[in-house]
Amino acid sequence: FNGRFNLFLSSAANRPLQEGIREEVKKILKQPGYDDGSAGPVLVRLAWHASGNFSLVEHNGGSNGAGMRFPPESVDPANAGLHHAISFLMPIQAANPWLSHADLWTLAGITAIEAMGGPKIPWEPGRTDYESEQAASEHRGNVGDRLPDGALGADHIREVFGRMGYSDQEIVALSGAHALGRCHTDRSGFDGQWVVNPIRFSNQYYKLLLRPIWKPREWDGPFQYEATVAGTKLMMLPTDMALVEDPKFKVWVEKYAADQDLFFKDFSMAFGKLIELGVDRDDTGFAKLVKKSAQEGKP
Ligand code: CCH
Repeated sequence: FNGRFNLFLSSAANRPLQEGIREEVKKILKQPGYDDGSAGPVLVRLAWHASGNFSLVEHNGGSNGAGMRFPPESVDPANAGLHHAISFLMPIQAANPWLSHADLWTLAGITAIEAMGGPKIPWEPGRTDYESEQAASEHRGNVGDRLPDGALGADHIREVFGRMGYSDQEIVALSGAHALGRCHTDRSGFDGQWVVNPIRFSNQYYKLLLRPIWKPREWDGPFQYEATVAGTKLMMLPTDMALVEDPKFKVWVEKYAADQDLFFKDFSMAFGKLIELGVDRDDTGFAKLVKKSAQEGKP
């Protein structure tokens, strides 16, 4: 046992270690003065962006390797602001040098979701980190420009999530994470929160999407929607509205708005799948980083 999390030791040696890390993550969630007082939402976004550049066809990208520590991912405008999440986790990383960044980022994301009232999400250890920028660039392949653009519509969302193997139902389920957190003008250019309490995981996002309250915001920033609910200014991105404009997506928005348990169950499966994309463990329980040339032949 080399000190890292190992899948096949998970039941015995790893469980207390895993519990310990989860407890440490819970301790850093409270961040007075940062956004809405919680590191939770940005940690969830870190886990999603670390994973969400996977391609089934090219079989590259995904959470394994923690590629976001190095260019081009570290400087990708789509990842703007995620350095906050990485710095919130720094003390945990420093105190547990055996832990891979890739395992920590994904475990922190699911721990935050659960701590904010969301479902338990399956998680397995074994991710490996790139050791250097050079190793990352040799292994990673071209994974740029793969994260969704909030200014676009249904076709774009289907293309981005289809590349990872997601169905319409799963796309709508994953999008419910926008119950958490907010947009920042100095990160994405968009502005505001989606729901009244942005640090509680719930199906509010779907309920709000279905209400006929959304109007284009008149401002100098990028096109987005706004509404005021219970005295709080809320927002939706064009991609959020696409989920009710597209009839096939809308069916699932209606189901999740009506049934929070169903949303929690489907979200848990879809997010559990997200953080496993491209994590190909071998018989040691670790996910090795495969060279680009070796990956090219893979289906
Ligand atoms: Fe998202 N998201 N997201 N998102 N997102 C933003 C913030 C969060 C899109 C665009 C944006 C998912 C899908 C999409 C979170 C989780 C998920 C922002 C604001 C934009 C823009 C960034 C900023 O300015 O700080 C688009 C487009 C899509 C799909 O089409 C999915 C899937 C997830 C997770 C399952 C979370 C959480 C945030 C809040 C982050 C924070 O810092 O508060």
